[in-house]
Amino acid sequence: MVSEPIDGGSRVALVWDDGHRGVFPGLWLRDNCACPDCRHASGQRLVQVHTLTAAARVLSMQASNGTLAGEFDDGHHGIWPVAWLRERCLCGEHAQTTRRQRLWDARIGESLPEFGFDDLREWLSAVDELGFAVLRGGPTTEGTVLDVVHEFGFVRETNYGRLFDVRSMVSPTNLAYTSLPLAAHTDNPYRDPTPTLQLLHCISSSTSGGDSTLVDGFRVASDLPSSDFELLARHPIRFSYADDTTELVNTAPVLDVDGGGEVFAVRFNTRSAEPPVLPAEVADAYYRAYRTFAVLLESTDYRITFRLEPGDLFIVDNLRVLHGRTGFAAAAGERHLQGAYADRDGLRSTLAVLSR
Ligand code: NM2
Ligand code: OGA
Ligand code: ZN
Ligand code: ZN
Repeated sequence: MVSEPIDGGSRVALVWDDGHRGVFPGLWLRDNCACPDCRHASGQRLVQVHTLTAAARVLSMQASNGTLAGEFDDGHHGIWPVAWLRERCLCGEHAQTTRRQRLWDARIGESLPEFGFDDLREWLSAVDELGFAVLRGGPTTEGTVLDVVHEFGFVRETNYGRLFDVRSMVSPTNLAYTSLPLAAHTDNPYRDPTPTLQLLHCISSSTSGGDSTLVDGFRVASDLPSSDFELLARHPIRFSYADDTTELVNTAPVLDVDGGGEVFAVRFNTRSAEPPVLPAEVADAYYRAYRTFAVLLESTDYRITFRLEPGDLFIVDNLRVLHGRTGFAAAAGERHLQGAYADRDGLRSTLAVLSR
């Protein structure tokens, strides 16, 4: 490697042996020094950025035996593994994002990502990539859904409890607790933060109907006309839920988009979306875009339908994959699901540890 301080030492040009080139600010190198004074053995940073001078000039720099070493004008001697720098090269080719997404449409129904309950690493990986997984042939014991969460992370307790029973009830507080069909939706958009994972486990199902539906919200969003995408991303709406003991409200766009224009969260739930309060000049166009998104979410080009048998479970990324169900005949037979919320960070952590 060739290393050369440039611009009076405020930046350093690095050229790797294969010709790859990157330019690193002196302040970047000083703050990301790997010496034992700057990095604790745990891997956490010791150096405090507020103690560094803005100039952070590099006086000299040289690489040998896979390590770059340099001296700064504050007297500090810094070291950096060359391979470590390469992985973080500031050439513009290395993305900050850690997303591992594979978008899908209805054709995924031809070979569902189905797993046994014991295939932990495999189904965690499917949830990470596809935003869902179906687990087949598990126990029909109540509370199983909590055991499944504990395989990878922590239950997200809410006003619905640590787990909630989904069955048709008299005087339901939520349409989920009826036998009505539920169009594709994400759960709890009225919550801040919105739970990022939902699990539903089938305890019993002897009714006709009550089939499960799933659709990749990121896929559908990416196929929206760009003017519709912009409207749904730009104008937040309110979502709310209220019963005798709870009153929740959250304001968020249907499509949450990052600085690069990529959607990272979908919130869509017709039961809990409040009438959108929009500037008059966009209200009509917004509502048309909202409707278009809803139509695509229900389209059999995108949506899959399958049946949960007793002992089966599905897990969805609740900010990406929308779920729903067909209506069922409540009078004939029984249908009982148990659900729980959890979060993606725990899932990804467990997946990373299992993949070491
Ligand atoms: N339940 C099943 O987010 C929602 O309101 C969907 C959630 C009641 C916990 C239903
Ligand atoms: C829910 C839900 C689907 C079902 O409880 O959030 O969407 O199959 N249920 O009952
Ligand atoms: Zn150091
Ligand atoms: Zn739901």
